[in-house]
Amino acid sequence: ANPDAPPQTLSARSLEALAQYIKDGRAKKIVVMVGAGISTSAGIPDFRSPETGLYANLARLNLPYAEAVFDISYFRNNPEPFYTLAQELYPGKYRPTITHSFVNLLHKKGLLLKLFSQNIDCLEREAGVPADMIVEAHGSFAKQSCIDCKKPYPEERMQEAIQKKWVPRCLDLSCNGLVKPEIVFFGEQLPADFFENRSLPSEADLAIVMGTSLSVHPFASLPQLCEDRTPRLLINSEKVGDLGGRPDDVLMLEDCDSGVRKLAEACGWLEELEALWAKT
Ligand code: CNA
Repeated sequence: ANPDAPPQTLSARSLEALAQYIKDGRAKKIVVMVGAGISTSAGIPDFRSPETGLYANLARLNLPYAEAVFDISYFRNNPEPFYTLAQELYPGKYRPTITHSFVNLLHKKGLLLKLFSQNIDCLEREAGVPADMIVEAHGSFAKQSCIDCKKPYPEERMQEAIQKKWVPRCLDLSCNGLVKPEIVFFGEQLPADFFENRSLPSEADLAIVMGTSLSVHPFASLPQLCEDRTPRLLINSEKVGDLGGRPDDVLMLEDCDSGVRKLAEACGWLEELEALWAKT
């Protein structure tokens, strides 16, 4: 597609035109795709932002390369760095952002087809989005199991292990394998839920991509599955993926929370959104 061609679905390539499209009732099946950037204002660092991102701050863990902390073959021999980090990321300490509440608002209005999240912080659920509306593409801290025999491991013991920074092992002593939260590491398969839902973007009438560098595959290819004429909105500090490359793409290169407030305002939903967020 020629990005400079006039839009085919929107009346213009602007936030106002996009809000009008929503207000006209033409966006009823919205697919939202998010990453760590929607949780940074909650206090959880993302991976790749220079200086503040986790990867920039992993020197203390003595890793051969930053991604090793989430690499399954590295974890097998060196589980400690992951458990050091897990203590910082473990759910329960953080409040959802207004961006999380915005997704919940779309759901309450019956407009959300699916939320695809790469995050493992569970803040989408905590904001009120029902579990069956979320594809946790990279898993989450909600369950844990042995990496060898796959036996589930009790949550209370995992919480204790994370607090006390010890490395949990399979309760089956004949196995004694390492236990880890069911978050997807590099080198592991994505959950079946991802593959079962991955074609949904092609059915969407609007895609909203927020807070992701779109650098991890296969998640990164989801926005490309939207039909050419389907408007795609990016709210992110930087341009990512192929967003901006189609005539009906709208870019808001800014902070997620401020971008979401502007979108809600343009749709006439800002008060409702603030009230919903205040309750979380
Ligand atoms: P990433 O690669 O760190 O990219 C984050 C993106 O968001 C970058 O493009 C940033 O510029 C942008 N960004 C950061 N803060 C903001 C903000 N306030 N407003 C707008 N844009 C912002 O993270 P991805 O999610 O794309 O990478 C995929 C990894 C990161 C997944 O496997 C996650 O599991 C993993 N991760 C998750 C969490 C979490 O659960 N909160 C935290 C850190 C990493």
